[in-house]
Amino acid sequence: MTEMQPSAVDVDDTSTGFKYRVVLLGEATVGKTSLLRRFTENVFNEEYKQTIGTTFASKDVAVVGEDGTKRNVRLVIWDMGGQATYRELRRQFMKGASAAIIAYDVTRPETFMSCNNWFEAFRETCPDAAVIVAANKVDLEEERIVPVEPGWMLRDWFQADYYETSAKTGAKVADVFTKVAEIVLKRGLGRGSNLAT
Ligand SMILES: Nc1nc2c(ncn2[C@@H]2O[C@H](COP(=O)(O)OP(=O)(O)O)[C@@H](O)[C@H]2O)c(=O)[nH]1
Ligand SMILES: [Mg+2]
Repeated sequence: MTEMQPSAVDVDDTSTGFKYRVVLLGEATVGKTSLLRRFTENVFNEEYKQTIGTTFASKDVAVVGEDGTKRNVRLVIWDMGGQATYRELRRQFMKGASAAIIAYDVTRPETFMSCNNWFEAFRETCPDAAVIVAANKVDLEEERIVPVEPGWMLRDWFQADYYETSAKTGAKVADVFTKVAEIVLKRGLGRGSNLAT
């Protein structure tokens, strides 16, 4: 199995910041890989390529802390492929995460319906971690079936933040990840490790 400990990833010992493990959750083809690539590489691909195995990408986000100081937060964002259906692999994947982004596709109600399963599984493994809901593919206005209200319902239910995103246009994508960085830093979610260590 893939080594999935965050400590195994590139560590930049010249930075004075913190790094956090963030996991992307949600059904197949909702746009998890696309959100990650839009954020870290600013690219989008119409063509669907199934994510094989587990991958990650990292990116630094500058966040102004409560005390007014600017901090560099490194998000190490993990993207899981189809093997997410295996309970134990899913648990391994989520373990140690400071935050989850739970994504669904606004053109496919069934992907909205399954968000609760992802949430429950995540809460079981990471009871204190932050949750952000991403209602993705909002650029597909004509095909949109899940309106904003059910999204707000999830937000309230999960005590999460909610964003309407498009990996295609890039709408609100950076906002999602910036929010993640702000929350983990603010809450001092104990799982961050100093980049210098
Ligand atoms: N129109 C549109 N298509 C998207 C968006 N995000 C992803 N897609 C497309 O949806 C398909 C699945 O995306 P992918 O990121 O591989 O989904 P994943 O299985 O959740 O990782 C691909 O064909 C993408 O091009 C979006 O915001 N808008
Ligand atoms: Mg994928």
